[in-house]
Amino acid sequence: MKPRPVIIVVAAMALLAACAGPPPTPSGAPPTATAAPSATNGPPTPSGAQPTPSGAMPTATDGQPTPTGAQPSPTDGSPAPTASGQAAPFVAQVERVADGLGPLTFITHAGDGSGLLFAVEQAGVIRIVEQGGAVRQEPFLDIRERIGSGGERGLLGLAFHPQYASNRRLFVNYTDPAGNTVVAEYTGSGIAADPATERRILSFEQPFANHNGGMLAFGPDGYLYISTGDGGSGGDPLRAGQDLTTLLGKMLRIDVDGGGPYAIPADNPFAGGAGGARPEIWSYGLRNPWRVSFDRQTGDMFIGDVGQGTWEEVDAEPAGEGGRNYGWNVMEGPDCFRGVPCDPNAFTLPVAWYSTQNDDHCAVTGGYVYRGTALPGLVGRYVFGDYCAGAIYGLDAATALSTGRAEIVELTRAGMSITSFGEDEAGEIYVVGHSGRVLRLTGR
Ligand SMILES: [Ca+2]
Ligand SMILES: [Ca+2]
Repeated sequence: MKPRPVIIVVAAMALLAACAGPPPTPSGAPPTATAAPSATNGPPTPSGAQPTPSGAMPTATDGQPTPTGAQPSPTDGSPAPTASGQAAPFVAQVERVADGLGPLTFITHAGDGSGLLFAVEQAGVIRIVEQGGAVRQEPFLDIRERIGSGGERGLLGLAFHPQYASNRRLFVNYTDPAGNTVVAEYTGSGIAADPATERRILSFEQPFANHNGGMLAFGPDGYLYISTGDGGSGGDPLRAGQDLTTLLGKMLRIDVDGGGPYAIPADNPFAGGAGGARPEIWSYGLRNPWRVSFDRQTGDMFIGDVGQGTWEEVDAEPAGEGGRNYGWNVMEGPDCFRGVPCDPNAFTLPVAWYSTQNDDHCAVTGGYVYRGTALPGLVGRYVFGDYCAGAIYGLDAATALSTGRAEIVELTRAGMSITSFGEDEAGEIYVVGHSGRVLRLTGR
């Protein structure tokens, strides 16, 4: 777990340079595959535990040239302007908080002043981690019998209602035994949630095993945001990302306080349903937005959207600006996908991206804009990572929002695969993985 502080200098590159040559070999899933349970198309990977799933790697070294000229660095995206005033080198390290849990997909807090962390095991158990790192023996919630787990399936998301302290409502996103997505509500207490309280909010079919999205997060507007993924296989064969009549490949936004089981916020961009558009859609053109968060200070949204075989990307959305098209599957990162000519101006491009062509990188794991106190130099940086490499990166959130680009800087390495980041109530950042370990980001 020794940190490797490396400052990545971002290489300038032709921004909208043409298109990738031959179809990039997708992460584990050939474009023509009809059902590819690719292990590397999004973080929740193999049932087992280990960081780098053998045999299913992201083809990092298969000789596929990078579209805009091969760069040696894993972070050759983002022709970033030098972040004004924010460019000071900064490194962090990780410390172990807890160990011995099952393969983890997420960690969060309840916002109820308890100071507890809630660690999500992919198999379907939520465990309470106390401030000192002790893991309570009794699970907070155990719904393993309702869940189909393995690969990119399982218990994938958890969000406590903003008024959880008074209403005790919490929401989960899981894959059912048939492989379909379920968003459900439970009623909790300080120490447990009863599986019998389940109330289904939303469910939809998943055509393939992978790309199930899975994030749940309440925005500053009090609405519940749900990331869905394009449904799976490789290359988005259903073209779900650009299809407004499907919930797949989207960011959804619903009101769980105003309807049964939910209402459509009046200012959702497709609230009227014109042309058959699903009114739940907030933004679209996403491939597998596995981890998504809101800056707790500004309300801006950051999305880590897992790429196909070439680029991993981070998207930044100013608070309240829905209706955006993030490009998939017309574009992958900054390039037209598979070399098919396209008009990049029609889409919202990522604020940062990095290649998976050169080393052990395979899939972006989105994180959080740091607003804690333990690392003053990190305040205002969006912290994210790469699932396979275990690398932890930062970029300046304000620069990303104001200029549309931000430089990626490596902060440290987790020493394990990174399935997710999470925040505690104070805004400190945690890292979890299939190793069943909980780490905390600290200074040096
Ligand atoms: Ca799927
Ligand atoms: Ca995109």
